[in-house]
Amino acid sequence: MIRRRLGIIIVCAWLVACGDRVSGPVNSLPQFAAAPSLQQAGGGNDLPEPPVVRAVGGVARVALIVNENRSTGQPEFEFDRMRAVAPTIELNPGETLIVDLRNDLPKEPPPDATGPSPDASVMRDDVNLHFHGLGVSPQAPGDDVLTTLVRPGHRTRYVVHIPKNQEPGLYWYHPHVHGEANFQAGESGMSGAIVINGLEHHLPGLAKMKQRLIIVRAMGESGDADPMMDGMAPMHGNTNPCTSKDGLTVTLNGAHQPDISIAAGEKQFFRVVNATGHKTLRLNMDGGSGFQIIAIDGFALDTYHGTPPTLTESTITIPPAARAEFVVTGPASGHAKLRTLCYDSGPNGDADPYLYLAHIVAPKSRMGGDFSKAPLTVGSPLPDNVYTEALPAPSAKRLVVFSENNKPHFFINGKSFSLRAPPMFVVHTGTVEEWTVENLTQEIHDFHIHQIHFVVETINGVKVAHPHWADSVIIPHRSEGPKGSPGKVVMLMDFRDPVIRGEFVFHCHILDHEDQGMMAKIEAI
Ligand SMILES: [Cu+2]
Repeated sequence: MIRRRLGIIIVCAWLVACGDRVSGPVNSLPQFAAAPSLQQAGGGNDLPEPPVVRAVGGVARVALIVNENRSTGQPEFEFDRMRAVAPTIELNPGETLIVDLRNDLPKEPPPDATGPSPDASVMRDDVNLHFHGLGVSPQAPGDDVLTTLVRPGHRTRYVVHIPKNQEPGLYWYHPHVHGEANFQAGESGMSGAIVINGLEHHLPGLAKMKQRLIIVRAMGESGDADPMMDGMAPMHGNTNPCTSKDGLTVTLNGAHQPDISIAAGEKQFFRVVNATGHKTLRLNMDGGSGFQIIAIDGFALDTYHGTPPTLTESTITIPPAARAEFVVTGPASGHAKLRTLCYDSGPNGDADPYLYLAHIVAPKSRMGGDFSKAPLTVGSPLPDNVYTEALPAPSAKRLVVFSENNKPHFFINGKSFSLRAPPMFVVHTGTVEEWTVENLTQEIHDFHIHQIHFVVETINGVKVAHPHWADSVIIPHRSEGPKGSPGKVVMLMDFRDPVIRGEFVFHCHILDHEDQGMMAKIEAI
């Protein structure tokens, strides 16, 4: 169930631990004039395209400001004097990403001394960044979400080295402050795309197609019609998941139900990020010929040995935080609806109703495009790295159990996340492990681990037909009835990359679950 965001109470260790990671105040920075609002450009309601930042001399530099939205009061990214805009960052493997993150949110009053502890609060408007899906170091000043935190009036610099053998594909960035993730990354829409170039070398046919980078967000504030909040309601909140509403507005690159122009028979390459806080997107296109899937979570399907480079499906299920890259062919009629079908998230799950996302329309004038009927064929091999090599036998087996109560609190192996806690697991870099993730609850959860990818072997005991690398996967809910059994996913966790050393996290990417404890530390040594 969706629950209102936590207040400002979080463990004190956060502030203490992050103190030396926070850079100086921003007084020395130039004060920009008021920035224009919204990223919509051009006429009508065409799908907007986020601005793109590319590397110069091997380094991509991005200056991001976090500001307060003037109408909603929610936080938003500001980029290049544009409000509510987050650039797409395009990098080649081996290049470096430098992000200067400045927090211009108003300062909150100091923690209430009458609260649980005078130092037991994190400012509600602290921010940071996670570089989701990249196989990069979890240590500061890189992809660190445990100690790096930027308070209002401060800034910090992230330096992220993209490995030379990073798989080409779609990744993304978003804030990752424990307790604030759903509010900032989910409901406030603070997210942007990262593209690692090179997929078109592997499948050269993609180079001829128009690309559509699409970030799906669900913005606003969840309604308060949540019986769980008083802790008295039974664990049954999703009586009609296909029609229930949550008060959020779904946008594509900031536009509500935009037009996407594709001529009849034209192929386009869609690259979709599910940046919503909790929605599972079951993408479907009525009047279309299905989707030719190329990559999931940034990795081409055939990165995993034995899986074909493309799979054609009528629907694609994209869990929160996941990405799907696929080819769409323009419908013969010239019109279709891109939509999501209802997704049943369980008796106690969040509503995931049918949604109309975008209107596929014929272009007003023919402007090129790829109309070839030839199938996509493999050109250059994928980058040689651990993910393309055969998997060794797992060196350890672990059990991860997701549970919740009606306080509401969320747990992994009976524990709610604490920054002060030691890592739940210590793994050895260079090894592969087999993890079983069990779900005792009557709603789905969305397992995600930072820094690495995994391969799902079985779901509820059923072997996956076409295994592939992923960084997010739905864990089915407990089956109903008094003798119901837990949802169960078995996966191979790949810790072989020598870059991955240090502490990082795994968690449920239904973000209010993460905020309320469904997260744990892991250390790779
Ligand atoms: Cu969850």
